[in-house]
Amino acid sequence: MLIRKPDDVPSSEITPEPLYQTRRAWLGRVSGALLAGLAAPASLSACEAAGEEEQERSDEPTPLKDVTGYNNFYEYGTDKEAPARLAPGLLRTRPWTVTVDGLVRKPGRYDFDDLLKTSRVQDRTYRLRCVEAWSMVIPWQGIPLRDVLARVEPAPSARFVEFTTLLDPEQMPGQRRAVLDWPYVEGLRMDEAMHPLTLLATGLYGRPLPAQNGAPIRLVVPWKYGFKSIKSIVRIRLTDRQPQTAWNRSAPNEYGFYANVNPAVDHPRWSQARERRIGEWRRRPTLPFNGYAEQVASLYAGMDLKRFF
Ligand SMILES: Nc1nc2c(c(=O)[nH]1)N[C@H]1C(S)=C(S)[C@@H](COP(=O)(O)O)O[C@H]1N2
Ligand SMILES: [Mo]
Repeated sequence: MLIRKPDDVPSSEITPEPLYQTRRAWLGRVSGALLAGLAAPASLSACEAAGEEEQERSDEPTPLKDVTGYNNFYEYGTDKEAPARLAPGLLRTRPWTVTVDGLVRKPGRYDFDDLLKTSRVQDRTYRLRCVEAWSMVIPWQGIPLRDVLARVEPAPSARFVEFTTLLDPEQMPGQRRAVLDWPYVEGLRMDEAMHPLTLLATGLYGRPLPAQNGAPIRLVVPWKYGFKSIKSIVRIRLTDRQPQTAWNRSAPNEYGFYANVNPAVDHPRWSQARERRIGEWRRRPTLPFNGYAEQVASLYAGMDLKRFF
């Protein structure tokens, strides 16, 4: 993200537009040939075209190997393969304690397994859209954040929720480098945190959350850029001030506090209008609020989302 200059973007992340053009040209030739009366089922070109359309709209879950093999988790390095290579051997996910405190009536330190009992674990397949213009579809399991917050009884003065990742360079060697101001911190406004879509994920694809995906517990906020979905959370703190988030602190002009997926607001160094779904060639249009506008747009009624990006 921040530290990558445009010329650092690996070619695998750039849409192979020429390939797509080639494919179209090839399809064009095939239909041309069909029109010319060559022996092939007349439906072929229609099928192919429909196939492309279908692929563009479908939200098939991203294969497990990509979900667990292509990750951003800067605590293990800035390349996408490092988390899968390093995190499983280094991150100790038991015992794991999550502190929930700040402006609450009943602050507490919860053992992860007790915290899980706060609510029924649910299945939620969500799109995840990285600020770097790639996306995935991930079948998560987890508990709504609102259930955890309800348990600690937020004070009326609580307006924001701050989340903090584990700080331990032994388990997270990337923290030895000043890539970000560690520990990783993220935040939500209270109404965003209480929204029923907002999930504390504890598993994916029906298995315990892999270390590289933020074990044992990470946030998932599907209408926001992926960096809001903080991993390996040890603290949830309610506050009356907007939290200083790690990305907001490191580059405030590039990463705002809200970070709502918005094709109309470009990152200063690249367009956010389209995205590459991992596993696909073509880029697809990015949807406002990552496709969750119906559920969440009302949270931002009257806000200038170009200013509060
Ligand atoms: N602690 C922590 N959480 C993090 C990150 C990180 O570097 N550290 N990266 C974020 C970014 S940029 C993205 S896109 C998502 C990626 O989540 P995934 O690996 O589960 O796909 O995690 C987010 N959560
Ligand atoms: Mo991201």
